[in-house]
Amino acid sequence: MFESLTNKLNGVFGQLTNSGKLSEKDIDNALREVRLALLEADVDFKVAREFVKKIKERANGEKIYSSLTPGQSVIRIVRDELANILGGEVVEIKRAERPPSVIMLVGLQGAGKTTLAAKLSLHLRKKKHSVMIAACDLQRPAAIDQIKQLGKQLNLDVYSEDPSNSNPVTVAKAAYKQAANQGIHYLILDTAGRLAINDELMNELENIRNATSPVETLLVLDAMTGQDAVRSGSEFNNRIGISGMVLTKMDGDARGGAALSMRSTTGVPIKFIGVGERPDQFEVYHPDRIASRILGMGDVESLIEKAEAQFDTEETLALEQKIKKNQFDLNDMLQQFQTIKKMGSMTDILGMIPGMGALRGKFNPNDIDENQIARVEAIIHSMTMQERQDPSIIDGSRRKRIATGSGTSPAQVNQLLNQFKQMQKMMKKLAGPGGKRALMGMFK
Ligand SMILES: Nc1nc2c(ncn2[C@@H]2O[C@H](COP(=O)(O)OP(=O)(O)O)[C@@H](O)[C@H]2O)c(=O)[nH]1
Ligand SMILES: [Mg+2]
Repeated sequence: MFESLTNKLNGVFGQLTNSGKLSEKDIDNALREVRLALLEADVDFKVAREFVKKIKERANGEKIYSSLTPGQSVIRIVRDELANILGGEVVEIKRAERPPSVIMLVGLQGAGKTTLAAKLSLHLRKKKHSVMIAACDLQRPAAIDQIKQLGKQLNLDVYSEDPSNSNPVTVAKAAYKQAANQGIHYLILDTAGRLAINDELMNELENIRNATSPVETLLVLDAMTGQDAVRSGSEFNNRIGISGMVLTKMDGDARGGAALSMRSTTGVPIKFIGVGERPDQFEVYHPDRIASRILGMGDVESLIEKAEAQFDTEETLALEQKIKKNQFDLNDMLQQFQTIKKMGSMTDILGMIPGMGALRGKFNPNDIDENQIARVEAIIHSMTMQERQDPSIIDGSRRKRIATGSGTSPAQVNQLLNQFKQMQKMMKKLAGPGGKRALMGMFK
């Protein structure tokens, strides 16, 4: 996400912070480069121009030229202003007075609506809401199967009808009725897209909207389509009225500039972003955090939440019990490593750690990560159950046997055992009040 923009900005800021005192001209030059980097990342030119102008005004107003660390001050101003154009505050999903609250998903074909329906369901379910999805896409024969399958996989409640004798409005109404009868909190309408905006699509969406009065109409946009997404955003908004946007495929090689322009050009808040095909690859949109990430300053908050989301399972409860009883063993360590793997690509995780953003381009952390995890797995698998539960019995000869069995060296086995001891300590802290901080320690 935003990798090339981040790299460029880091280059500009590197020069700023290296030079100590700064003249107005230095800053002008830097800002020109910032503007070019934004344009290259597909940010709307008016937005980029306005952005640079604001920074310049603030730099003048705050008299940063005479401050001790002018470079730092400029970066701080850039960060604030970036968060501003990205949208300022986090905007939550609204609720209707009476359940179900209807969330209608609209957007072009392939934007990611159906995927989002599943992602959003999981998100709401995590917040202890009941959710139903209505399969209102009767355009493509495979659409109903797609959502039904997702539903089965994730144990989601999906309402659908036989497309040969139904229509989207009928489905939406019937689903609404059923959800209301069952007291379900949220009803997500997965509607059909088209290859391009046309009257047929808009009429269909208007009819569904009129039949169900959604509290939220979320426009799903493929971030990879850049300025096209910006244009279709305005059209959808004029015709149906949208309450929020979701940018999908932010994980891709997207120049991502669309995200930076969307908010200012449509005036509609971005509520979520999609960062992968999997149903858990989804984030609440936090403008300030995205701003930090773009600037390569890391996003510790998102990292912690991501970790918590993964640890927030029954496994964690079982683990907590074990930790309390001092029973955390190598089997658990193996499981933890696998959990970290599940958190997503190490590249993404690195990008969220302050100061690590710049490292991303320099090596491929995925390789390192996978080798390391594979080694841990091999070593632990070569141990007997007794050794896994009580590693203190592993003496020289056992160590040799384990190393041979796993194709590693006794030194590597030792390294793992030391890591285990550290992790054991960390896990103890994790269960206590300083849990979050301890968790962060695992990534250092
Ligand atoms: N990489 C990536 N792919 C996504 C994301 N969201 C959706 N997709 C993929 O985009 C394609 C179209 O998604 P779908 O939900 O069927 O789009 P719809 O036509 O709007 O319902 C599918 O292959 C999805 O797996 C995302 O956030 N990242
Ligand atoms: Mg779909």
